[in-house]
Amino acid sequence: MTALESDLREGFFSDPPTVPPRWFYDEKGSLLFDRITRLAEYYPTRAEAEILRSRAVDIVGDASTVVELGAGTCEKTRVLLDVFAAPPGGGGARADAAPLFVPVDISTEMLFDSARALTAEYPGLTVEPVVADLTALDGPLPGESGGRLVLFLGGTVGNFSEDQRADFLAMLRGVMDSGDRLVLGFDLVKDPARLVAAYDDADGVTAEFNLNMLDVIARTVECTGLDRVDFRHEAVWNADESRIEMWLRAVRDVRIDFPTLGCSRTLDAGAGIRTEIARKFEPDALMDELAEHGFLRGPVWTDDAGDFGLALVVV
Ligand code: AVJ
Repeated sequence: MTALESDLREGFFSDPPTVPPRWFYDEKGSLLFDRITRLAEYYPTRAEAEILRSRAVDIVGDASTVVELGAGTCEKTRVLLDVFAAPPGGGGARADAAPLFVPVDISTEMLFDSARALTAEYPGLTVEPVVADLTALDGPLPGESGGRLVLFLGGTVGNFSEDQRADFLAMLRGVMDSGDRLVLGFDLVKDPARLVAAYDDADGVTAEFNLNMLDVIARTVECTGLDRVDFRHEAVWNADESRIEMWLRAVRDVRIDFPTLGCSRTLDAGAGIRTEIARKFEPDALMDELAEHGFLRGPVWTDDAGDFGLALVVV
């Protein structure tokens, strides 16, 4: 069974049907996400970049290894690498061991492309890409125990359910050692109208990003009756769960058959498929949750507008 088939089996035949957000990111989807990060309505990427820029020195500290989970193009990390890969003695407090950067991602091609580019751009930086599912890391992370800085940026921690997030933090704690630090980017609760706009932009880029998932599914698994013209994009604020939800809502009755799975799924007009949750946090509650998993409280920074947060915690 392929990865998509097992994801569908797990979520597509329950109520509501769900598909995990990782199926957004084929080549087209990755380009669309890139456009999303530059939309006027989508503040998280810019807000996080602002914090990284102003706090780079505090974040890097005396780390000897930087591990980035879900590194992608490593674009947002460069501002940290500028500090991290600077020659020692240039004012930094780092030991004089060669700085090691470990980008971790499931997308092999993008990972190796960006690793190659970084190696060329930062002489003196050792880049050791790791292809892995970030929810299933095993063994100790590369690098010197106690000298690691683990980055999980972009607010992706919000894409987990409450249970998945607890599992993720427990796993992460298990692969980190005493003295290792974690920097976590998270989106903050704010006016629902702004949140909805960030996930339902006027140009329809996010709508296209969401609908593209149907093309990915139709192309990747044998199926009939799955067609994007039968769906429309929807972003809703779920106040009870403190999260934005992205849905693909059927505009007419739909029946989708998956011969290799031996299953079919009917959706009445108005029924939806949930493709993403994006949890928004109150900093104190998130810090308490991190503490429960053995991460000691450190500074929490926000951008000037107070839209996005970055927490630094220590094992
Ligand atoms: C990259 C997963 C953090 O949830 O805000 C953007 C993805 N989805 N617009 C997010 C996304 C719709 C984004 N993350």
